[in-house]
Amino acid sequence: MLEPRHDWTLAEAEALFALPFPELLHRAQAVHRAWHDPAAVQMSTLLSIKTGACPEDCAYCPQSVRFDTGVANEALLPLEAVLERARAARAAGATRFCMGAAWRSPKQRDLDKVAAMVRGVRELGLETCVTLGMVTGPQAQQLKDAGLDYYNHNLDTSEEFYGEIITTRCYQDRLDTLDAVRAAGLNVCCGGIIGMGETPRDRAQLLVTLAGLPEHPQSVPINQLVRVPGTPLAAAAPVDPFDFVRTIAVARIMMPRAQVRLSAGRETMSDELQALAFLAGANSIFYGDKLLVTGNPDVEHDRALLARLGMHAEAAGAAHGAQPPLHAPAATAGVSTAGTATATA
Ligand code: SAM
Ligand code: DTB
Ligand code: SF4
Repeated sequence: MLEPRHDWTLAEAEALFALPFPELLHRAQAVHRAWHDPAAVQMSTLLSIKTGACPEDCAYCPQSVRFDTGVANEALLPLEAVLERARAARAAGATRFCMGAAWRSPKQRDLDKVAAMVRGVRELGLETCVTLGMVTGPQAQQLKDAGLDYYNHNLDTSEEFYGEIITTRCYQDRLDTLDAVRAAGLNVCCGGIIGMGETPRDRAQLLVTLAGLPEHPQSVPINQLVRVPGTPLAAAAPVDPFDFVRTIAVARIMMPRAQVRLSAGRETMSDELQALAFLAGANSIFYGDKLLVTGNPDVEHDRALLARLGMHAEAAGAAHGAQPPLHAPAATAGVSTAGTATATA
């Protein structure tokens, strides 16, 4: 089995994007099947534990204090309210509970409260994930000690385009937090957003940066921009759905072990497009009627979709990205799994 590569070049990534769609999907499927059960989908439920009034200026975000989006600000939720939502998520079939806070970075007294939430959610038998903004090494360690499984912190786009989207922090800040999270032994959840006006090159560069991290993120959320009225990106041009699927396929090929999540944006996607994303190697979704503040398909619809496709929710704990490959790549003769991008072959 070829080990995942960390030395993907921009030219290789762009060559993958440039492949004929059927060829790209074939390669992505070969990689997917070598490392994962292609019928299994990891189900994460999101909860906004602290909503709105964020000091950052991320142009896509409905929770920035700078944009008038109509989102009601809410202080950090009490522990019991969080646990109630976690129990409901578990009862609905989620295996991971992700708690998001609209912070630039957490204050110590808030972090103590989040650590208690992590402990409580973990005791329910759910995997835990939090996304709290920038954290230091000791803060990441405190979360690890509380039993946290995943920390989400997205690079969002290429370093080159980042400054067009966010001015209140820089790309290196994001990379530093990812280092702190990794050093604490937490699983990293890190991906990006498609549809912010980035070029195809920016998309390729984002994936090169993700795949070039010292370890591939265990979870890679690929979000389609949710265009929220009041944000600077409210009128961004829609993404060609096939380009969105291509991004998932290239992420799958470049980071074979990762859970690639078909994340925000599903509410406006057809069932057929979502099925195509699964065929391209997505194997995780946000499950639950809401993301953080915007909508998501309802759980009945998602259950029905998986049933119609003969797919199933992955069992808890099965998706830590470290499981041995399921099948030998030899079963897919002629298809490079973790090897070089032979786009012209
Ligand atoms: N404040 C923390 C931070 O930014 O790291 C955590 C919460 S923030 C809402 C988490 C991620 O949600 C962002 O990094 C971004 O990738 C994603 N996100 C926010 N608004 C979005 C939107 N309108 N469409 C798609 N993804 C979005
Ligand atoms: C991620 O990559 N996507 C999620 C999660 N990580 C925290 C957030 C999506 C937010 C979509 C807009 C909203 O509801 O705020
Ligand atoms: Fe704040 Fe996170 Fe939204 Fe940026 S993405 S404005 S940091 S909540």
